[in-house]
Amino acid sequence: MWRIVRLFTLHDPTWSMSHEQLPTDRPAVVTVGLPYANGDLHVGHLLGYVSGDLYARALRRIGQQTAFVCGSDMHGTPIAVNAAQEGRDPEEFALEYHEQYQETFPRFNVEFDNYGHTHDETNTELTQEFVRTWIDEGHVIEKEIEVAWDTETDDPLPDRYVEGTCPYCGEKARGDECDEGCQRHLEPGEIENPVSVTTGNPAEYRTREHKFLRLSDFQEYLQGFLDRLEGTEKARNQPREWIEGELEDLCITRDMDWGIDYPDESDGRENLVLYVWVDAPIEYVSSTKQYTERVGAEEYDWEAVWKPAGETRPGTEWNDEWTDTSGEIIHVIGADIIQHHCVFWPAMLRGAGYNEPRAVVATGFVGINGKSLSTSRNRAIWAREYLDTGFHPDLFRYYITTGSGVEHDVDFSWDRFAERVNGELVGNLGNFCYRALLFASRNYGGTPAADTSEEVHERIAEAVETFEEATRTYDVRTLGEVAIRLADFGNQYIQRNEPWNLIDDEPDAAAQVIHDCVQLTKACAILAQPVMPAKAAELWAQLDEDGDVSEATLDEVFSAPPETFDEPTELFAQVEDDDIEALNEQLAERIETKEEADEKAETEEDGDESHEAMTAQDVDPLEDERISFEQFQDIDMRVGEITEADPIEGADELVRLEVDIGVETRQVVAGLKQLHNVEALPGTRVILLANMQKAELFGVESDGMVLAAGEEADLLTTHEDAALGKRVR
Ligand code: B3M
Ligand code: ZN
Repeated sequence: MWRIVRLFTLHDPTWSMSHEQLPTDRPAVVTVGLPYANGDLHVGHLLGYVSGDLYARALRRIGQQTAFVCGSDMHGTPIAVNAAQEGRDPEEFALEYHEQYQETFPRFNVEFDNYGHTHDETNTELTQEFVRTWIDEGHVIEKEIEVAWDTETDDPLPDRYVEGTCPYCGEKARGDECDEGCQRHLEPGEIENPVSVTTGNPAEYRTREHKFLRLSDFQEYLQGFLDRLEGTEKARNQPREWIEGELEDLCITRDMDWGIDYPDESDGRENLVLYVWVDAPIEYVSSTKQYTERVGAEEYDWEAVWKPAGETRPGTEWNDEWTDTSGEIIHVIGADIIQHHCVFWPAMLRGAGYNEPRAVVATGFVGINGKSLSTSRNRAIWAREYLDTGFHPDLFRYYITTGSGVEHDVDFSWDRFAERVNGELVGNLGNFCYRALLFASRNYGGTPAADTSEEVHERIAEAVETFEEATRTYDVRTLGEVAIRLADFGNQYIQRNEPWNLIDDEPDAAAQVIHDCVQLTKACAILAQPVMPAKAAELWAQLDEDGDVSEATLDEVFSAPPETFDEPTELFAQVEDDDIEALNEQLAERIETKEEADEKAETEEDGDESHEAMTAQDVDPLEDERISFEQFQDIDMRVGEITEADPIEGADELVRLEVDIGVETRQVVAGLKQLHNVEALPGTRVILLANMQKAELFGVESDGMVLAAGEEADLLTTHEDAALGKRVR
């Protein structure tokens, strides 16, 4: 089976309840993982920012004082390497992207209360203060370690300057992260077969002294922290396996000149900066602080969120009472940085005497047309490209946050986009609100006088409850959907009651129905505001409601809508087939051009000496040990044909296959969801390992293994007429 899928211990989804229910009377902060200031934004990035923005708005809606902050991640090798490739100064390079992001987010209605960057004064000072506290508290130690070195340029090769093999899972990895495999953080010196990214030479390990945060000081604390932590299941459970056994110390310094200087002046070593993952999360705090500096502590007090009440309490133990005195810290992140946020970051905070996160919400990844998004393959949809289409940003926000549950991967395709916009927004929400307001304004000049019927009142109350519960459980998808479901009810309600047939003979009954529908429309505006803030504001204006819908409280769903308003305009416009066709072509062409360019480059490289070196790194070395023919005969491989393929609910990568192997049909679970068009799999000839031990994945039994190779899970097959069930020999 391609890509063995890591299974997490599934815990009971109910939380330990150590936190007071949201909303609390303390301030909250919602953050989103900082974008590295090193490239254009695409829909994959936007999922996190839109989800965070939606969630922050929902929290405010249920009455929680909330700041929504973020900033650009300016340091580290992700910036240094990209800047160097363009021959540019890293600061100037990163600032340019920082400004671009600052300008792009609001265009998707992602409105941060503060958007800073990690290189600014606030963050530089605060980061150094954190590190000084760790030093004072005895959590920092010095160790001699082996670091990768480029012998040709005589430079150290930190993090992304070196690539090689992950010691944990064997996948290709970068110096500090196994980004294509097990997603683990890698410490300097851990990566196997290191190769310099700058020169392509095999790297050498040399001994250097570096500073470490002693994570084992926080081992017990972290156990408790994870028990208290709320958020998505993967964020709460995946880290448990990482904190079993003694925690490895975290190297917090790097041999580089781009970054924040290590603060211990007595050290005097040049070009020693803090590891990017030290100053990056501290920006969450700095950005909140900047917000307070702008609006004043009476309006929003960053210290009430981040710092414990009373004296500073650095240390490792946690007093449960603190849970009820600290602010509500909620991080929205990508699933690839769970370890940083659920292991390193809480230890960093505790070591400096700060409060701990209440929740970590890890989103899935965005795929494009059923395959994983890949900027190197040009298989991406860029933020700018979306904006250029002229489609309203709220359509994207709705699609991306409700396409799947927040922790699952979500696929973006223009076809599906058109289908969902036309069906759910134009056909459902837009249609209902337009019908209701048009009927009301034409016949009554606004909302007819009546009390909301019991049925409608109850249905609205139910939607409000769903909204509150979804906020408490970080269920972004439900928050995005709740208004649409209410509009769906509205459409049925209006259809069932036929006010157009009542208006002449039963005017009171007609007025009642229309009053109900306007009330439902108002509730839709309030409930849709987190996901579609601009569209909700439009609807609010159509209702001629006062003030800003973003400031309406949840109770207002029940208060009477204005007696007068004008005829509405349609909230959403139909997405046209021609436009979608053009966008599909544009994307396909871009991918194709890139493929052709890559193929050409590859052909040119053939025969080139460097090719040999490159492939040797890219493929696993041959096994030393030989097996006998008898051993081979133990492996029962059969020619088969996929007859059915269905995605497995809740699993990001898995599909359930039925494979016909002549003598019988086998059910097999395979990790093909992201890499293949699942619908097109039936009819595909495959090779099945038939005597593989049975396994159960996501509750589905897998009886065999389909063979595949390569990054894209290229399925092994036969090319002539070997009948189904024939053995591979
Ligand atoms: N800049 C981007 C990432 O690894 C990284 C996030 C920092 S969050 C403190 O997804
Ligand atoms: Zn790995």
